[in-house]
Amino acid sequence: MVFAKISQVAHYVPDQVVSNDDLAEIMDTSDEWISSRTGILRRHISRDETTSDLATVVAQRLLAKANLDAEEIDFIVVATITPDSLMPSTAARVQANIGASRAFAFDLTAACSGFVFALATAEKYISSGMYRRGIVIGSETLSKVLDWSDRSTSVLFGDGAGGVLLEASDQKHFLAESLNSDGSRGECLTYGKTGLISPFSIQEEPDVFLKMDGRAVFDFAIRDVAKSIKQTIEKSPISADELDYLLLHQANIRILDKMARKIGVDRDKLPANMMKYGNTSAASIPILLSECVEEGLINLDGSQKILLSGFGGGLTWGTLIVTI
Ligand code: 4VN
Repeated sequence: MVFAKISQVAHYVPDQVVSNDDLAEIMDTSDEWISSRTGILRRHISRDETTSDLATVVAQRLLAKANLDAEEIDFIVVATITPDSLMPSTAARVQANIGASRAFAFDLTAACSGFVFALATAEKYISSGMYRRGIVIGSETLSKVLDWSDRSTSVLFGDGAGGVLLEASDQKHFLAESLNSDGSRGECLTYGKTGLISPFSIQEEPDVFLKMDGRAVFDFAIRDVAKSIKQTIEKSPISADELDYLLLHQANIRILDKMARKIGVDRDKLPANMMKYGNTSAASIPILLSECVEEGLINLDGSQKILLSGFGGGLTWGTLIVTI
């Protein structure tokens, strides 16, 4: 039997930091409003780097940490809703940039659950025995699709990328998985509607901007996602007490407070970094994972149990429990 194992983690964010006060200079908002309702204090916003540029740095860092050549990579999956282009995919651009000539590469679209869905997909490639080594990245430049005249959404998001190297192992590391979608509630979080513009169609305008019914998404997270996380722990071989950390999508600090209580775990087991980065959609979980390793909370020695949970647009939600 062959299993998949997360062997390295890395992240990268653009240099430019935009504080809540910076936002208050260009729109009717305040540091007090943003920080008290979301926990967000600042975010990194790209000046000139694209989603594939951020993802390329992450891929290069993963290779350097693992002391691998790019040709040793079998596949690259980039979870993103803000690709440089739909064709070529962001992953194909990363493949070219790092020279991973043997790899197949594609993007996966599942919004804020993207990284968890991509990691679950990649785990199957490796545990099938077909492939031995892959890179899974969440990378986003949400700043390019925000409606900067809408203060209710534009203050919530930021740019960044994080990822993992996934390799074959003779021991089981992926302990439980739950992936879910409810397309019937998809309209509460939308963006990138293509429209109907052919001379042979009814005319429907494209809509590039991100729109969110905050209340509906917030309630979804508290109710459906918390319940699903609880069920995933219950069906896993371990108890909630045995989890070292729960790395949840970094959308809002109040969600984490409520989730910890609902799941029945110590609030200290839910690290947060949306203070520094805002909501980076598919990138939020791998950035958080990489920072936890940098800070020594997670040490990649195979002794810890962590839960990863993404939730958002689609609607989608997904949870993985892994030994790391
Ligand atoms: C998951 C969640 C959110 C989200 C939803 C609502 C929200 C984030 C609404 C109320 C507002 C403060 C901000 Cl829970 C977004 C995603 C998408 O990644 C996923 N913030 N808020 C207020 O007035 O208090």
